[in-house]
Amino acid sequence: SQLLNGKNILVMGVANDRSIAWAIAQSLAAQGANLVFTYENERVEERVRKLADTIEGSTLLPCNVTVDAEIDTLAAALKEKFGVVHGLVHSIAFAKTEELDGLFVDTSRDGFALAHDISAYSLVAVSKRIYPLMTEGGSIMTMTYLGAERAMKNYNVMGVAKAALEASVRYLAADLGQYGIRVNGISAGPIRTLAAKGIKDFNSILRQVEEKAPLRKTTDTAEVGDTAMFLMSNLSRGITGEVIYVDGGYHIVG
Ligand code: 0WD
Repeated sequence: SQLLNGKNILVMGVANDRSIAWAIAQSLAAQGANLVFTYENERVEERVRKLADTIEGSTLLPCNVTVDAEIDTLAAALKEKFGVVHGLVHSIAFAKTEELDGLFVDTSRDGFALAHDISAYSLVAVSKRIYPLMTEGGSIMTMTYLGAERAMKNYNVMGVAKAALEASVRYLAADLGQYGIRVNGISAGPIRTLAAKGIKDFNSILRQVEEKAPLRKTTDTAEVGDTAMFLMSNLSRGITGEVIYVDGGYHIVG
């Protein structure tokens, strides 16, 4: 038997086949979930469509999370097509590359606002419109990083945005628990993706993890995918407002 049979799960943040959201989708599909993918804009539409087409029965819808009207349209389309939503995977972040290099103290007002809008507020904006569709209870999850808690070189404003994201997970969990909706985060170790390209000296970050993490290896996206599957499933029914580390144990020693 499969753990996610009959569950409608929205997956936001697939950019290409290296995206963490794509690995999450694989783990969810393997357990029988019915997936809906969103893509940011026409620039990535074809790439995401090719991927979505490989998962039978999946649906593809546009949604740029900086635009409220696009999230409204998404929620209306989900209501019309499925009626009920059971899960939301939020795997979206953005900061200008010039903010991910040098000193945090040099962060611009615009750069700070943009990073927080896309990387933290978007979880709130989407949850606000999707939770009313979670009429059978639900599970919401997002992706975070250790830079939320520690001042890590070059992560800068993204670390501050991730701190806001993790706090948002707790406030959303407190709000939505009464409806049987759980909200959690996965704090992943560094993984080479499109988003990671923006971070300076990423190779040396990976090397440090290989040397110091208890498991002596870097995190792979399938490990994150399987933990996300657990969070979407009934197996995690007692867990909410939590950040789970999928980092080979790096955060306990690093
Ligand atoms: O080491 C890593 N890669 C880690 C990533 C370690 C720990 C956490 N994370 C987080 C990221 O911060 C992010 O929240 O995981 C999440 C997914 O990131 P990813 O899979 O590493 O990167 P990527 O494949 O680039 O997916 C992020 C996507 C965007 O890709 P691009 O590169 O085109 O910006 O977020 C999406 C977009 O698909 N995105 C948006 N979606 C809708 N509306 C928007 C937007 N405005 N902006 C970015």
